[in-house]
Amino acid sequence: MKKISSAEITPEHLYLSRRKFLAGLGAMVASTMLLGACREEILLGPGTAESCESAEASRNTDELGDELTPCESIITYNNFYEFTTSKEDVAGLAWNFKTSPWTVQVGGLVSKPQTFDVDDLRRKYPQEERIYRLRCVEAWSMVIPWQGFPLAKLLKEVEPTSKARYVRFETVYDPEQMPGQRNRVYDWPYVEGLRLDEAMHDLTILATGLYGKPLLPQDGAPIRLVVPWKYGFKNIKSIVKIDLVEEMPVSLWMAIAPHEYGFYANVNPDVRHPRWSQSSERRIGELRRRQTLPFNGYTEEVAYLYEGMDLRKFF
Ligand SMILES: Nc1nc2c(c(=O)[nH]1)N[C@H]1C(S)=C(S)[C@@H](COP(=O)(O)O)O[C@H]1N2
Ligand SMILES: [Mo]
Repeated sequence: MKKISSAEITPEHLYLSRRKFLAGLGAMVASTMLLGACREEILLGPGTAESCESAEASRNTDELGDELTPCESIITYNNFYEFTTSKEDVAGLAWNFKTSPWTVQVGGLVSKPQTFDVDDLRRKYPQEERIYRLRCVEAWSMVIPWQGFPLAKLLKEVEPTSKARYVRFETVYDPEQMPGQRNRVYDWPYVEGLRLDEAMHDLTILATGLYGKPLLPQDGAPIRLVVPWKYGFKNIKSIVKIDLVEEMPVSLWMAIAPHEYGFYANVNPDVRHPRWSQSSERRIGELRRRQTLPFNGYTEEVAYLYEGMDLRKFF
């Protein structure tokens, strides 16, 4: 068989330009990789890339068989408006955030108000692994292996009085360290709330780590709330204050857009956000969208909390 040189089937000038094109492509790929490497240091902050190296979880899936979201995605795709509204840039702005020493003041309608050092809390309560789905109200989701302890343990310790009906949480206010807090559009500090029985539910935890490592600032270090059957915004980060109260707390999102973000914010595929459907979601790392589950898949555990309530009205 006659050998056909590529020059024969491709006119000379095109052949050359194709080679130039490929060379150019190589350079482009190389520079993208370089940019990638720089991005790790400049945009993510020193050491962030390595922090997933010894990521540990006891299983690869949650109880529904959904795969865990890679550690790298969890620490580089964040909502944390105190730093920036741009998810990919939170890590790079937050890596230097000072999370020690850190205390959480617990008070309000309790018999034994106390201020806890986070390191003491970690020692006092065994850190359990909880693999939970996190469903953001923006319709993306992840599966995260948290370390933490039930919020109920902390609440029992301070002894809520019979008047206490809700729990109010507050994030640290520190505009020097948190550039997003200089944006006055939002009513800082970030506030969230739960009904007392929701707060006492065993699924509700205070998380101090993920993938077997202490939380990084972008994920709410040193301590944040995780309530897996509610939209992500209820999972308030970097908590400094917890108060037992009588009246339903007004969250930051309720204050800014009450018709879009309710107090309950239970994941509900049947109640659309005024600006988009909540019936499906994009699981980070997957190509096809998946159906959103009522209560984010935790119906059996939590539906009793809302018996007799109109979940369209109380969204
Ligand atoms: N203080 C504070 N907590 C916050 C937020 C925030 O902007 N500030 N964003 C919330 C939203 S919208 C989501 S989806 C989750 C995201 O948590 P993650 O970045 O650890 O995945 O944090 C929630 N907690
Ligand atoms: Mo969110």
